[in-house]
Amino acid sequence: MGVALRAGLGRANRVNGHEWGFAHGFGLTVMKPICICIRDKHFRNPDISNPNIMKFTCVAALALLASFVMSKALGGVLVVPGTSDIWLAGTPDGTSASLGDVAPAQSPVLAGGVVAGGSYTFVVTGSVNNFPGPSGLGPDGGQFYEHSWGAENGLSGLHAPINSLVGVFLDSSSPLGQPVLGGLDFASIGLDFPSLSPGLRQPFFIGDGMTGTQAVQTFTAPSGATRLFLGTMDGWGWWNNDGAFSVTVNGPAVPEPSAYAMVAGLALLGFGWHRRHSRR
Ligand SMILES: [Ca+2]
Ligand SMILES: [Ca+2]
Repeated sequence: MGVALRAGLGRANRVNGHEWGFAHGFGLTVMKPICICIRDKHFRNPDISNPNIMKFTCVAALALLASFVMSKALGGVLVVPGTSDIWLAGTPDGTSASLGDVAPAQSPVLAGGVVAGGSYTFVVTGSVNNFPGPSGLGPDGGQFYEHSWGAENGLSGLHAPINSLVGVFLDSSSPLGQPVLGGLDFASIGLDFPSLSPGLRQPFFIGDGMTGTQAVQTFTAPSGATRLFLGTMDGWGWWNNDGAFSVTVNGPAVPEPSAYAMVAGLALLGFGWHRRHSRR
């Protein structure tokens, strides 16, 4: 269904029979498919003075807005520097990790708010190196490596290809002092899993987000997860790493406060319009 939301000022109007505007509010453009689905003569010939039309339009706006904000790329295209140490995820400034790394200088990248139980996919390009200079490796990385400190700062250890893209799901609290799960070993799991369900505070391999046969892999956020962090794989000392990944994360996003405000505004507009016209 082709749907476009646009902000607009001006009075309620109609364009080509498919567009309704809210006075001094938000406009909703609904393409032909929804009009074909709704076998209502009013919808084929919209009449904004009809309360049923406006009620339906408001409900549709809310539903479409919900779908709009609940599935999108988190944070656009993210740059994940090679210096991003996942064992500093969610820790306060000044926290140290992995022999020489300190937050926030070597902190991983916060991809954005996530929904527990939501499935996420990744589009990844670029290359990093665990020391200065190019590695020539892609996002799937090279030989298997171990985080030398194992579990650290409340985050599990990890056995994964060096210079690969890795991630970790956290709740809204610092991982420091939290219970630690066993580390994931991707030499055993393999790199071509169709889907993965890592635990909270349990770093995991992402690589290029695809299997060796180019099938897209899905990653499910665990119960309690509210945040996703992205970093790179090294054994120790991310501070001297080179390069960067460009990452797009697709999946259900936690609506921004502005989205809630938009929904509330639409609901108030619809309610006010309905009361005004129901008194006629
Ligand atoms: Ca290094
Ligand atoms: Ca891969």
